[in-house]
Amino acid sequence: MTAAAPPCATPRHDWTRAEVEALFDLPLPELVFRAATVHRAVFDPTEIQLSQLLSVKTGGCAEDCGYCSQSAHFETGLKATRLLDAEAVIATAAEAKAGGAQRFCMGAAWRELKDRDVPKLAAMISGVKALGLETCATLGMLTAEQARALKAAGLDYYNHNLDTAPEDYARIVSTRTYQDRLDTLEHVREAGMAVCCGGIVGMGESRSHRAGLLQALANLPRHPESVPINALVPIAGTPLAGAAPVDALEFVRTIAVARLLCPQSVVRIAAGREGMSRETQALCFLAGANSIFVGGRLLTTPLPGEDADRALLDDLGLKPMTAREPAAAAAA
Ligand code: SAM
Ligand code: DTB
Ligand code: SF4
Repeated sequence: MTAAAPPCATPRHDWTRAEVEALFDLPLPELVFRAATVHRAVFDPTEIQLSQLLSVKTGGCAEDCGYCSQSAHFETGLKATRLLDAEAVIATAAEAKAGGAQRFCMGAAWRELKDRDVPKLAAMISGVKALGLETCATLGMLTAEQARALKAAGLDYYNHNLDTAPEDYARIVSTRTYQDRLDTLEHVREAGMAVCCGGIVGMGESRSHRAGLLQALANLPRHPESVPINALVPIAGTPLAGAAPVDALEFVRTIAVARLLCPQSVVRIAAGREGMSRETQALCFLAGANSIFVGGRLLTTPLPGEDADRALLDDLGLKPMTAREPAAAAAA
């Protein structure tokens, strides 16, 4: 056996690249067994956390993230919109709650949040929270002061992904640095919010890059409470439109290693579920995934939809998560 460490549910922050790569290299049944063991030591493995997204400001983004439909740098055919009114967002959140969502995440195609938009965002966040939903937002870079303002408005989670390994980042994005991302994550932490941070698989990265992404997440001062693992949704017109899709079993391995490295975190099958078989998703749940995005859309791309997801969860005997995430409860 290559990786010597037995499955352990105690968070570590000193992972080496070699250790993480050794986990990826385990025979799949051994890797999945270890991940499932850690999963059930911390969570009820029959429970799935359900989040729903809404794009509150679409397109026209100043960043050049090579995977994104919303960058102004690429011709993707997406129509840019203005920031939605708080009432419209709150009405959509109420529908999401009625459909079974537990957390509502508001996404904006911004490089960074502008101070002038904070009052409108604060109204959205407090209105969504008043519905009894957990709140999440992903609005680009934040200053420490902006993070405090969002927290004061009732924001529970902030999503800000690292996307790939540090050494692979410049291949994907040129308009910001890895350190910019880490700085915003620090501001979110300092403001007392929970962190949602993950990455994308299938951008033409190597297995070592995938290991490097998960190593970077696990070696943060505190593990993100939510770890979204996205499978690239290829977008025509972007530089990564033609990236070779990652094999489904490699996606499962990535989920399993995320579970082992961040044992107390919710690990989400994020983008890409639409192109994934039910069997692959089932294997991901076995390997420690315990969250999905529900509803009809992610931000600009489709999801399997309410009927398909209800059938999937029913057929697998899975139910919505009732417990508070252990990492989030510890942060409260
Ligand atoms: N503009 C903000 C930002 O970048 O932080 C928030 C929105 S951005 C769309 C949120 C995340 O979605 C990105 O960090 C990336 O990980 C993921 N994402 C975007 N486009 C994707 C795609 N085509 N396939 C998979 N994941 C994608
Ligand atoms: C995350 O990691 N994935 C979500 C959410 N956090 C913001 C976004 C996925 C976007 C997929 C492409 C789209 O719909 O535009
Ligand atoms: Fe802009 Fe976010 Fe898309 Fe990058 S991922 S182009 S920051 S919306």
